[in-house]
Amino acid sequence: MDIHEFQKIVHKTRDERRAQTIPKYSPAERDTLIKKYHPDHRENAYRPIKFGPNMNERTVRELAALLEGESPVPPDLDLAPAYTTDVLVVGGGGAGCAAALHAHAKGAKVILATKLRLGDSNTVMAQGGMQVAVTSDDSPIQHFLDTLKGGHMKNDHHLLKVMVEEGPSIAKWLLELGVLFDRDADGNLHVKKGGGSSKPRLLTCSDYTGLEIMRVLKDEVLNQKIQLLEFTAAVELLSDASGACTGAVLRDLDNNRFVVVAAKIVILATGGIGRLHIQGFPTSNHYGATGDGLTMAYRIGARLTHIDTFQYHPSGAVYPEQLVGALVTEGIRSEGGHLVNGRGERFVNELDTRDVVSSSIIRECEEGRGIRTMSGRVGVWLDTPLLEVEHGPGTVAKHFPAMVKQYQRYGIDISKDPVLIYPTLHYQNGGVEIDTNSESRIRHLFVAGEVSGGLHGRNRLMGNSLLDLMVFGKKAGLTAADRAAANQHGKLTLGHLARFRAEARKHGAATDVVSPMVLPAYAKKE
Ligand code: MEZ
Repeated sequence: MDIHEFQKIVHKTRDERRAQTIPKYSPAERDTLIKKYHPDHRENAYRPIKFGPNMNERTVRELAALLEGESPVPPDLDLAPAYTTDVLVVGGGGAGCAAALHAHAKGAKVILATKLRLGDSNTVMAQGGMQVAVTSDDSPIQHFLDTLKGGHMKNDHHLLKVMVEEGPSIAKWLLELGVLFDRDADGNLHVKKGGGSSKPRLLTCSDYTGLEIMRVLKDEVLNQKIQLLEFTAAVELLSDASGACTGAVLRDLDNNRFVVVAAKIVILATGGIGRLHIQGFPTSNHYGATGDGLTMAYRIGARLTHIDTFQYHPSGAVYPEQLVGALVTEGIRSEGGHLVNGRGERFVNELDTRDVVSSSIIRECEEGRGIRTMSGRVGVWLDTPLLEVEHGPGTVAKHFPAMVKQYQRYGIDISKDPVLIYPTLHYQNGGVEIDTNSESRIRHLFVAGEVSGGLHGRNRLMGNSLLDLMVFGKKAGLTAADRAAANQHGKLTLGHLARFRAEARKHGAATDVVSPMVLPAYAKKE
């Protein structure tokens, strides 16, 4: 049947559904649902890591292979540095830019290296907002409690305390830099409610919040004349005899040459891993999200945490085929959009946490209540026209202009027709273990943003990633500048890599996987 035929049921059942209240699941029901349907619980997708700091801990097979992978750097590489700097920031997204700006403001000489263009990152993909407790009936404590609950109580309390407390000062900094957050009729900051939150606390720029924040950060990096190395991917860290980080080997992607950078401090801000397409999932992530920082940090000896848990955002596009995996912001559910199965029924409280909502969508589809596209994909409806009914004509265009454009290109008017969605790989809940200054266990190696782990526990709340990367990008930048001022450059060696290679041989690791991946596997196909 044509997809438009299937859509009719959404229009037909709308009035009946509007009268319904869908209660949230009890804690026991949530637990059972997640264990049965969430991709984190598919045992055969996981295996133990053979060696290294997280030896015998389990993670998804795709990541385990990269962590145990072979470095592209030859043992005899000439380590004469092409650049020498106080602070090398690796990554040109929100965390990298924030780190670079704060380190620069404290007087450090900074180089920012990024494998694509400045700003190409998951930051721009965060559509629906940044959580900050700014209203009079909200507080950082409430934000802390919501996040802890959403993360199944597995969040690092120290990191979480820092994030929620720093939130208001981050919002102030971004406003001063020129971010145009939405405001209400009185000119106050407008806040929206996200899934799993007890209060409206999302600061938004329509449905392109991350893009707007990135616009301003990019401008500021350029204004401050921070030295940039674009299309230059970090592929290995450097260490001295004590094991401290002393720089990095980069690969100039235009000329296919290694570039050595001597740095007193390295800040990894390389983002997420969606382009690994774990368990075959499509992804909402940008093209460069290949987990490079995890691999480099692991090889130099940093511990990773929570690497057995990933976020599958409930609403990734399923139709049309060109949009598969693309994010359909949670903001639509925040404004009342219903999730509807093939029988025209609601089946979950749409504002429950993402792991619960995704699990329930997977349940509907696995139990035959999904809608199948002509190319064989399956999904459920997100009733976008309902927003026009609830809040008045023009609501969708006014609040979700980016989403409207995304679908308009394919002849779909989301204010008139519902969209088909299914969970998409969106975020790595874990990453490199850090302390409250964003410092890893390896001296002089800092890690900020999605590549770090622990803060979000086993499930991140909407809007907490933008705040995370701003707060810990700042912490990394400020502390790195202090450390750089107090330290000399260390010797540049590949000692850690020699040790890692010896371990890999001892454990019979495959030698045909080269990591970091740098670009998705399909980018390299003929
Ligand atoms: O924090 C996010 O992941 C986010 C804001 C996504 C969205 O649905 O818009």
